[in-house]
Amino acid sequence: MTTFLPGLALGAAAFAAASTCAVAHAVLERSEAPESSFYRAVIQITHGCDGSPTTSVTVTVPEGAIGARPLVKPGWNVAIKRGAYARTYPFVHGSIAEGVKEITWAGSSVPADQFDEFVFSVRMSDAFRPGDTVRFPVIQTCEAGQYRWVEIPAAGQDAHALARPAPAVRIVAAPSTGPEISVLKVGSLAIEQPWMRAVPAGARVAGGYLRITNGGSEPDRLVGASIPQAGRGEVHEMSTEGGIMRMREVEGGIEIRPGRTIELKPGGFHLMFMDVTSGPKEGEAVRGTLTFEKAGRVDVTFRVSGLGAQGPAAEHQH
Ligand SMILES: [Cu+2]
Repeated sequence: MTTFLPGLALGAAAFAAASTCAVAHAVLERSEAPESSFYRAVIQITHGCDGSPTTSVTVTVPEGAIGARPLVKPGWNVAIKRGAYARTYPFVHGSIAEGVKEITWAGSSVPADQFDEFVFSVRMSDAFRPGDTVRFPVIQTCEAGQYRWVEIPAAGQDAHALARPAPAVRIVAAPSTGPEISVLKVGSLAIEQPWMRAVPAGARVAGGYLRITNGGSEPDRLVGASIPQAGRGEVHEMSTEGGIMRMREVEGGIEIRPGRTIELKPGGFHLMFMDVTSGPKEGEAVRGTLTFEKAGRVDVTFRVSGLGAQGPAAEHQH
């Protein structure tokens, strides 16, 4: 029996080695990125291809990772492929609909026994939520041979089970350093900081708030809004009549005159979502649509804050 043990132990060790991806040699230096933030992607190439020096590295930038820009890398040529995104994303001081889809570094060489880093900056858009994994497939080409680090695990499959996993980064909740200021520009309208309050279980209505500035020369009107979690959305106004807070739908929507800023906030103008099926919870991001008379439909993301003390729950009891 004892003579059998060494072989068994060796077998177990070999199995353990094969079942981890410690052998992966195209990895991202940082495995986490805060949501809706810039990420400095550092692809580390830690080995050549079975002893052959690495001569080029190509990374695919996935949908939702926007505004990618490679860092200058002395001695290497950078080739960039651009293309249209699947949708328009809010980006810095406006929006972005196309950008870098693929980056290739070539023209130099990494000896097989050395390692090197290939760096680019990218913004993780609101397409990604905390808990999501974003994968950047990498093709490593060597003087002899090629490794394609492009495998993506199937649902429920462990990436470690893959022979050539695509380098991955996990999206984590942004550190809470106060509300994030985000401005979405659509034509001459600037839409700032759409937010909602968390809706208690069982509640059927939810309020939505934001600020809209018209930088153009023509008036526009906010006439409607929708979120997938609600049956319908209306534009409302709160007012005090005889000491009683009332609200009503704003006929024809809210006019935003040129040069003016309209603020939708608790106690004033607000969006009202009715027939809510599943209440937005604190910390979530709710994707919705605003409808303007002229600017048309605009996709926005409402950040969901906690059940506030200002009483929007009372405000929304019809
Ligand atoms: Cu209302």
